[in-house]
Amino acid sequence: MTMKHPDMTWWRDARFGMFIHWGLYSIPAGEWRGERVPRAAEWIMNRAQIPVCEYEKLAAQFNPLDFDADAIAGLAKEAGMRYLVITAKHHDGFALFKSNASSYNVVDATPFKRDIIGELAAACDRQGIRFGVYYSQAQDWHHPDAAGNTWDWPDDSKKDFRKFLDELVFPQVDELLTNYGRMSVLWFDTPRTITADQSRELLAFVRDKQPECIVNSRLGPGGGSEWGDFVSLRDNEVPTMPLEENGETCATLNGTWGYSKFDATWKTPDQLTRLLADIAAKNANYLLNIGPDHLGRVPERSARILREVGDWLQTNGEAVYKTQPTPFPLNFDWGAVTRRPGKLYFHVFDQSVRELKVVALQNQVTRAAFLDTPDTLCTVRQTPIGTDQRLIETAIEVSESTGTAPHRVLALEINGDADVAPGIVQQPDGSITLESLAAVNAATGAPIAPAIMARGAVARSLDEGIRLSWQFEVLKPGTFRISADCATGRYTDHGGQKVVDTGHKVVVEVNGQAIPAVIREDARQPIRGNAHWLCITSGIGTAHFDAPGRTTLTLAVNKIVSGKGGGFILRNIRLTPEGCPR
Ligand code: FHN
Repeated sequence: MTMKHPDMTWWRDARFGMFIHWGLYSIPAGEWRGERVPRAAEWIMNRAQIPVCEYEKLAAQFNPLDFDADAIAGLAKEAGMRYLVITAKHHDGFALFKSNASSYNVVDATPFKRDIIGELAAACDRQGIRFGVYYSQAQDWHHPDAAGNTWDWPDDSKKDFRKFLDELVFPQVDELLTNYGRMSVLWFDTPRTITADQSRELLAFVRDKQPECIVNSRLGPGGGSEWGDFVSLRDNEVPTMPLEENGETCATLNGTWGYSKFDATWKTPDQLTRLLADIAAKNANYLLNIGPDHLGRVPERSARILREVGDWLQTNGEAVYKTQPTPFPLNFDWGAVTRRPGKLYFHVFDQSVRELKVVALQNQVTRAAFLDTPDTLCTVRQTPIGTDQRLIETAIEVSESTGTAPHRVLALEINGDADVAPGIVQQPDGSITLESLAAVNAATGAPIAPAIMARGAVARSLDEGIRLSWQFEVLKPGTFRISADCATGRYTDHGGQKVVDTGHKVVVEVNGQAIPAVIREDARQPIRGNAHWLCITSGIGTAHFDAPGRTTLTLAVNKIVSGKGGGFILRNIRLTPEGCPR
């Protein structure tokens, strides 16, 4: 355990930041010697196994005369982003700043000779954007003692990682924290060979130099929440439930971080605002990437898309910035929920919905209107259902409001802070959703140990032999189809295959019945708005409840198949009343 930052307020409130991957790899832009090199463009040196002596030559060609730090900081501002993190040094080892520790840097090794980090830090300062840097602290394909380059230096046993730390990492981190004024974020990545002690030492070094600087969790081994000040989720990963600790989803706008001339798989502004809302609803920030090209130009499409997100935020920003995560213990098919004191924000992604219904909200709703039509009030009914007085159904008619935007935000004014009665309850549409992160260990009753969480977050990456259980309230009895939603464990890029592991063996026990099942792919759909990850749905069986009341469902995981998809990542178990479409 390392000491946490005492005050994360600005970072938590910001919710939206700009990531920039830029370096020598923007010159080949996904192609080497006439061959397209698949997957992320900043990995070209590794994927094409380009020797250092060859790759280094790119520095002599790096002359991004169109780079305009103010324009980039201005774009971040227009997009509604509140902070910016740029690759000061990525895995290729090339520094975008003047460094005395290595001449392999933009000032000493290129005709450009300008300090990109310095210009951008100053521009961000001018425009009120918090500035931070990415630094690859373990993987460096340019240094013989670092992790990663097995084509120039295949014998790992000869590598002296400590030498790399002393010769390059500590001096360069020192330079970054000394020469550019206030550094708001230090974003480490791929910890690989760094040890726990070395990570602690690096953190202490940062704390000593700039105590205010916020550090991400990929600093140390495993990259989990025990490191740094916030959890870096997996790339493009959206948590299924609110995280207890501060989190951040870093994400691509298309399918690559560094600029690729082949990749036009841009997410749409609508997908992005939905992702932003969904991520904020889970207590995380969204760090969204741009990849400038070899001249320093931000691809025109990505700039346009970001400006549209900024336009949306002009009207709807109060439902994103400074918000707290959803108080509800499930994901709604129609959208996502964020909140502030005295306010609840229903982000409605499905505009065909005429009435929104939630259960167990204890607060009285005093006003409901969409942020884009604030004077048109929506009718709200709050009625008790079932015998438990806390089971109030809140229904809001949204058909009175006639906006057309694909992502609208319904703001509810409530008395006090949002208070939702704890526990899982059958929803007004009859369904019951058991989110994996809401499960307890069936043997101990304790919440699931973080050890089996997928990289400290998101859905559970399950261990063999574990039994999870959920208690829930059935209001309208009947026969239910049971299904499981599972995530693909693998990031896929535009050229890649979507990989899903199936064949895991489970037993579901419910109502005195044991249902053995094999996880299979009955249906697949992208995870809401996120083309990089897929969700598969597997049928499990059926269960019948004769009467309303509290009941328990247990899932025993008997066999995990671990192929290329990353094992078994359970998102949720669903019970759907027979006859209802899923
Ligand atoms: O390998 C890197 C990748 O190039 C990119 O920088 C991402 C951003 O989160 N981090 C690593 C993979 O997780």
